Amino acid sequence: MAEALPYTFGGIKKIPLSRAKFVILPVPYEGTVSFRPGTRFGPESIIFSSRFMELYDEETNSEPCLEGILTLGEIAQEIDSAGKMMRKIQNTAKKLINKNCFVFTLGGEHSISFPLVKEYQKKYPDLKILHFDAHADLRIQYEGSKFSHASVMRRISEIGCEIYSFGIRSLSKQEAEDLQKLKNVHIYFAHQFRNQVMIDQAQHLPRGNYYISIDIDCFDPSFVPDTGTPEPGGLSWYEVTGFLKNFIKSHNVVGADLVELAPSHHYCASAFLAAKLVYKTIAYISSQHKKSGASE
Ligand SMILES: [Mn+2]
Repeated sequence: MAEALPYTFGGIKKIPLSRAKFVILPVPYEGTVSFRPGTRFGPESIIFSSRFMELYDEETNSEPCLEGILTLGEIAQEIDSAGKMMRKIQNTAKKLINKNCFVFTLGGEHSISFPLVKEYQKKYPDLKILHFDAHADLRIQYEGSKFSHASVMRRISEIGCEIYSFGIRSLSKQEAEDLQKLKNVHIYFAHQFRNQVMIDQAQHLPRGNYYISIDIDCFDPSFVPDTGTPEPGGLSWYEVTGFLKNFIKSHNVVGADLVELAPSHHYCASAFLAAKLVYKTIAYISSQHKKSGASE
């Protein structure tokens, strides 16, 4: 009988943390979701689907699984306090970032990006954010919580990061008004930036160290129906991966997350897309590392 595939991202064999370049950090946190719940099952369903992916990447002609990918245990949910959960995530991130790991976090709801960005900013004071989402997430607070998924980019803007948001097609009038004052938030609306226009924009973003935050609802619901708040008019697989490929060629990416997948039990295309997007991003980054290493 064939050996059972480990229950890890990609079914990749465990390695010691000291050898890990990329760590997959599952954070099944769901504290403030507003519409359809289920993001707490996101990490588990991404990891389950990822075990059925091909580990060879035809586009980069590489096997990112050989670069040192370690799946960590999940950060358990603190149900009584969002603030406590945020601190727990930040403490875990601190240990991993200090070990020079690229932390790829699987959500869970979008609020988890804030503590991760906060910790990355300590190491990279010029840290900028590349943000894919249907929503601007700029509310001062939402349903009484400043740690709401709908406020995450507002919190990140307050700590001074430049934010570049793509795929946006849903925000409140108040957010649109506030946007005029938020000089460090740059929104590229979905209706303005489609296809090649969006992909080409990747090269024009300022250089520097970037954290990538991908809300899975940036995709059109025809690609990803399994998310809490699906919005029509979204991005396609080749728009997002084309953008990322172009972007990673010319920018230094130091950390990432993928959030807001709310998997359904009868349909696996969304989770499979999410798994493949994580792996694809790692493939682009590790082949870029190899290229820049070779040219130095
Ligand atoms: Mn969203």
